[in-house]
Amino acid sequence: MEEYKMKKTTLIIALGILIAILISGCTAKKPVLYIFNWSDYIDPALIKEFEAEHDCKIKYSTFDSNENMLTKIKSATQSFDIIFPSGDHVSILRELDMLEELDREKLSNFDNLNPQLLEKARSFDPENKYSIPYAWGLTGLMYNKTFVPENIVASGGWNILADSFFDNKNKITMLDDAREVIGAALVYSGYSVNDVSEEALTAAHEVLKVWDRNITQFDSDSYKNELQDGTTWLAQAYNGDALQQMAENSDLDFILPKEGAAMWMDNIVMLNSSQNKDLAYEFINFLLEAEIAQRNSEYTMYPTPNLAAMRNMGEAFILNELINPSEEYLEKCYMIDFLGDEARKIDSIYEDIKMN
Ligand code: SPD
Repeated sequence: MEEYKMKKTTLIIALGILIAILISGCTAKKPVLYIFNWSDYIDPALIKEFEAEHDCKIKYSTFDSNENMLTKIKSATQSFDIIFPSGDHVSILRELDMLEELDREKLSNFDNLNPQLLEKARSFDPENKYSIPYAWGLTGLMYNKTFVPENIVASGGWNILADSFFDNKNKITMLDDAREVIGAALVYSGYSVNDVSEEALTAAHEVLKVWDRNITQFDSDSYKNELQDGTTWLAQAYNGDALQQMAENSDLDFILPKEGAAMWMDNIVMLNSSQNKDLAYEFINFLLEAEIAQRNSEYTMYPTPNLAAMRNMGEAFILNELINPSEEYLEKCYMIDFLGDEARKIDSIYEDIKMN
């Protein structure tokens, strides 16, 4: 009897070990794709679908500013296959020689992209060789109507940030993004977001000193929750992020300031250090499929440069002026360009404002 029990126990242990080996063997074999994207910038269902279709694992991490993304990917310990930088940062990454030149032959869905937006992308990637446009958007002001009365936002301009209504309330935030913060002050002062002349930057600096009276923090993510619970009443915000929150809470609203706004395009790039380039190409092609791009755009509330997808988009999306502003409004918007060393002038004003 004792001998039988021992044999049974040994058999159970052996079976357990065998199952563990089989399980770890299966998961170890799955290829892994490391992706680094802005927060709230992809429909999570698409990640699951791609994993199932390609029998792989996606390790997905997020960032909330180009600067944080850059710091992380430069650290030797962190390695990613695909990242989503804004246009000016595509140029920066290219100068750092970190980008893989993309093989068009492997991008079967490339032709779905809007030629006009590819043309715009040439300002930061002259031959569309290293980056694929992913989404574009505009930056404006988001607020909670419960706390901010209609007459305070009625002017519809950037200078709402200076309204004495907010004095001593500690309820305003701006993005943690030098180009966006200085860009807003430049546009309000009548300049382009790319104007680094002394005259333009001095004007923007003076405006920012006034706005800064009531700014509690420069942060690109927490405002989304803080506007819901009243910790923040007014925040500089990306349009799609604002629209995602507004869909959940009717107290929230967003304006594109009457003077104009910063415009940006975020892009898909592959790092040349990628360990899994074939799978990375599969993922890019997947995102470029018309149906996938459409679903993603409807989820994130940002317009997609995928023309085939935009053609199928519903009226509610196409006619929403906060997503697709009129040509007249777009004429007052400026794409954030790569400025090379000149960007330091903007960074130093931003640091000054944050420190004082
Ligand atoms: N949650 C997605 C936010 C996308 C922001 N795009 C970049 C803007 C760069 N100024």
